[in-house]
Amino acid sequence: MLPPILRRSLVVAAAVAGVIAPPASAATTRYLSPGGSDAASCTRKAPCRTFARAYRAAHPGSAVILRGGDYGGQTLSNLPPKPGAAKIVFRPARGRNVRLGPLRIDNTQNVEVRDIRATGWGVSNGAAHVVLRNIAVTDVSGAAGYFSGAHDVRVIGGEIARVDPQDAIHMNANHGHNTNIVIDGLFVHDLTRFRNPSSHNDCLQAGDVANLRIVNSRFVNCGTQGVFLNPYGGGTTRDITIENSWFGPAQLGYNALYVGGAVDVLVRNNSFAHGAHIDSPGSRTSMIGNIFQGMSGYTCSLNARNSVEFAYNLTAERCRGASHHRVARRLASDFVNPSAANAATFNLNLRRGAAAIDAGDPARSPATDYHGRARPAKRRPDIGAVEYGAGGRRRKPRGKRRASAAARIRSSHANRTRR
Ligand SMILES: [Ca+2]
Repeated sequence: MLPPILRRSLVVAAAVAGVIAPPASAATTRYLSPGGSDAASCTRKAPCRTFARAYRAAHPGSAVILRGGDYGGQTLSNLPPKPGAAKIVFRPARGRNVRLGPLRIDNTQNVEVRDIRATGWGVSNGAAHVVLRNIAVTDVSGAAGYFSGAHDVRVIGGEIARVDPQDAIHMNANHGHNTNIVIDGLFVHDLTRFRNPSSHNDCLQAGDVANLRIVNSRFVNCGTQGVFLNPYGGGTTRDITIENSWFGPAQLGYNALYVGGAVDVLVRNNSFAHGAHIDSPGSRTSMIGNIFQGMSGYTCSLNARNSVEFAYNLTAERCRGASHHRVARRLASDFVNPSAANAATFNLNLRRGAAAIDAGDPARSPATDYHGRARPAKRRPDIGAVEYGAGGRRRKPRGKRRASAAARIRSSHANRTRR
C-alpha cells in the first residue's frame, strides 16, 4: 500500500496527464436539443439540454450541434478552463433555426457561438477568448450586447436592431475592465426609445474598454448618439480604432460618432452620412481619410482643431485647420443611397465620378475596404470606407496587419505629442 501522500500525487499526476494529453479522438461532437436532458451523455442519440452541460461534456475544439428550436436563456458561467486554446463551437445543425433567450458568458473561456438568434448576449466577469459570429438580436428592450470584464472577444457579422430603450451594445467596468474587443461586420440599426423617452440609447456606448476595433460595420438610425466613446463609472476608454465602417444618422439628431473622454482614437476611412464630434484635444484623436457628409464647416473646423491629425477627409463645406482636405458641395449625391429611411437600403457605396475617388491618403489607407476588397483600386486609395471599382472576391479581414498599421499611426502621434 502506498503512503497517502504518494497515492495523492499519483492521482494528481494522472489527472494532469489526462488534462494535458486527451486522447486523439477527444474533439468529439456533442449534441443539444430543446427536448434533451442534462442527465444524458450529449451524444446524437442522447442529446443534452443546456450549453453549460455541453461545455462540460466537450473537449477542446469540440463542436456542439444544436437541434432546431427554442432553448430559452443560456449561461456559461464559471466553467473550468479546458487545456489549450481551441474553442468549443456552438452552432445549429445544418439548415436549422435556433433561438435563445439571453446568452451569458461569464468567467468562461474559449467558446464560440454562431448562427443563432438571441434576445441578448453578455460577456463578463473575466470571460475571455470568445467569438460571437452571426448572432441576431432584434426587437428587445434591454441592451442587446453587454461587455463588462471581457477579454479578447470578437463579434463577427450579425445584427442588432429595434432596441428600445437601451443601447445596442454597452461596455462598462461594473464586472471588470474590458480589453481587446473587435466588432467586425456588425449591422446595428433602428434604435428607438418609445418605452422611455428620457433614455440615452446609443448604438455603442463604450464606457470602459482598452483596445477596441470597430471595422467593416454599419450603424444606421442609432438612438441618442451612434458610437459614443466616453468613460464612466470608474472605466477608461482608450486605444480605439474605427475603420472601414458606414455611419447613418442618430435618430435624435446628435452625432453618429461622439469622442468624449476617450483617449487615443483613430477614425480612418469611414463613410459618414451624419456628423461626428471630438469633444477636446485631450482625446488625441486622429481622423484620416473619412467622408463626412452632413458635417458642417463649423463642426469640421472644431474637429480639426481638437484632433492630433485631421487629414485626407472630405466634407461639403470648407474646413479650417484640415490638411489634404477636399470639399465637394453636393457630397450626398456621391453616395448610392444616403437616405436612412430604410436601414436595409442605406448604401454608402460611391457613384461614378465621386469626389472621394483616388483622393485618399496614399500611404496609410487600410489594405482592404468595407467589402473586404483590396485597396487601392486605380491610381490611389479613395477617401471613405469603400474603394470604388475594387475588384476580386471578398478577402478575409487581415486583423493583425490592419491592427499594426493603426498602431503605427498611433505611435507616430505619440512621438509627435512627446515632441
Ligand atoms: Ca482608388
